Amino acid sequence: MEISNLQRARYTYSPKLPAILREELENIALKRGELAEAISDQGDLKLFFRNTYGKPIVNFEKGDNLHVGKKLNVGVILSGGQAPGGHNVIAGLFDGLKKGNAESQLIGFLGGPAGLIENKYTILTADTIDQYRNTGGFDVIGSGRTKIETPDQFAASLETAKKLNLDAIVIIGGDDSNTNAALLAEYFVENDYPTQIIGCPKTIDGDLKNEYIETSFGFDTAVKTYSELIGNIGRDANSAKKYWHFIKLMGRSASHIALECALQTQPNVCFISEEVSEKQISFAQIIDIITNAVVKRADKGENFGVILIPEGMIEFIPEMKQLIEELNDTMGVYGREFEQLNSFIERLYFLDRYISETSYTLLKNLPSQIAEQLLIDRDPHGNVQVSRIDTEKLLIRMTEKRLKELKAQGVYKGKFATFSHFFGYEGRCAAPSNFDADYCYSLGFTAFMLIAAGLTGYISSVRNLTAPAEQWIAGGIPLTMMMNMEQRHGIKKPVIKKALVELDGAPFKTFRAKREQWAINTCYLFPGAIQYFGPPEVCDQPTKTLVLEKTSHPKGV
Ligand code: FBP
Repeated sequence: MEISNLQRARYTYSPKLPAILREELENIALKRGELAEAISDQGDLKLFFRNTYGKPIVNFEKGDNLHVGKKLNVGVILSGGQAPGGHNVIAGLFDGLKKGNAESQLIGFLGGPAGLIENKYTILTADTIDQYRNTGGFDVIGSGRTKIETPDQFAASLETAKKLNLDAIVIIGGDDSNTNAALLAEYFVENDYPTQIIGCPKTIDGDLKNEYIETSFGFDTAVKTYSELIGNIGRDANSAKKYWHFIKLMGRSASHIALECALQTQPNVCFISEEVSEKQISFAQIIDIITNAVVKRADKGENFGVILIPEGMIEFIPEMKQLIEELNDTMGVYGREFEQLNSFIERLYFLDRYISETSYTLLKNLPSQIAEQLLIDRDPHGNVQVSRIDTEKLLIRMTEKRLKELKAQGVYKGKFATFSHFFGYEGRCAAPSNFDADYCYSLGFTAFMLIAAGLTGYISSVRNLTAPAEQWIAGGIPLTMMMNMEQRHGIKKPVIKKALVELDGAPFKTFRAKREQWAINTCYLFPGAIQYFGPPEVCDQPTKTLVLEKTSHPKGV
């Protein structure tokens, strides 16, 4: 296999581990701490997780450990969207297992949770692992978005565990996948089968975190990759002085990515979905925010700029939220009839009968491409696929329209030429930064230690992440601790609560204090490419979000 020079050099990178995990395994003891309570709905959750609720938070400390030498059979699953560092979680888990007992075996389930259900797997050998150390991507075993939900799927997972004689399964995933891990752990105990389940916190979106999970892995590398690109665009804009760039950023409903990129690059405008939702900011107000910056900058002769838009913002704009909800409800009832209609116009007339006048007027006035995305691009449940809507293009059209009016009124005299971008896939498989390479390897190694300690229903936790790696703390928390009850398709279900941007948190407040200045003036920062080799102040810095959160809440977010 041909590989790049950087990849070859990264193979030799030795991830930094917390000091405790560098000890001989026999000297790493499990310390049980306080009993963990869920964030809310404790009563309901106790009933759902009769066997796995209310376990203690655990840490690894110096002491005797008599359980680490056992031969183990462990399965591993990569679940959901790719995030830089997944291969290092697997490498850390593999190295821990082999250090414990050279005969232990790591089984990689292929294509996500479906691999477990369908018993499709590969045995991971040292040769394979060595080809993926410190690399991006999930391609070593692939990922998938299948959820283990139905009784048949749970039973099939148990069947696979029995066939392969699995001591444990590690599920590397986001909030949904770790919810699945918690349910699977409970199911195995309930069915009296000893396979342990351990989760690992993954997602570039950064929305799986709490006091003990300070960040999800992949966020660091993804935001640094996007910030490099945004910085480059800012510099180009400031050189050519003729384009406004509208950049949509991944992150689903959470705006952590957009916020961190704003802190790293200082664009003219950045929207935060959580603020749009909280303050019920309308389309008209959003366009006012943009045109205000465009007009004021044009007055200074600066007909260029950079605007960041979180992927999920569209569904938080009140009138759009209402339209999407009404469309989803209508499709739920009349989906079949709607599908029979061939043209866009026929579909529009059909909806006139079922959605409110306000929503219908909004739909009619949207640029046709966007309206079509709303009506045609639907998921298997008939719901609008919000992430596929070109919000960045929609905002460009609406801004152009408003600027025309302002020009007619003599308020605006500038030029408005634009480009739209969508950054998401560019960062999900980037080579992990040193931070993610170290963090992920530590998470994987810690997962092994949790397995060796006989725990189930836990998520690997490595914290104190703004300190040098040797001072990181390794341990685990019960998955149920991150859960609450939420309505899903009309039924109350236990789920891990998404951690959205907190408007009273230090990262947002820092951004809010500076954004007015950034809107009018050119304050761009150019973070440049991720550096893998060089001084720690260039190569090993965590995100601004993490630093600000840790400084304001030394105990965690
Ligand atoms: P996870 O939550 O599974 O980590 O995925 C994150 C993400 O990258 C989101 O930011 C994005 O909305 C989504 O995945 C896109 O995934 P897909 O390509 O499967 O639609």
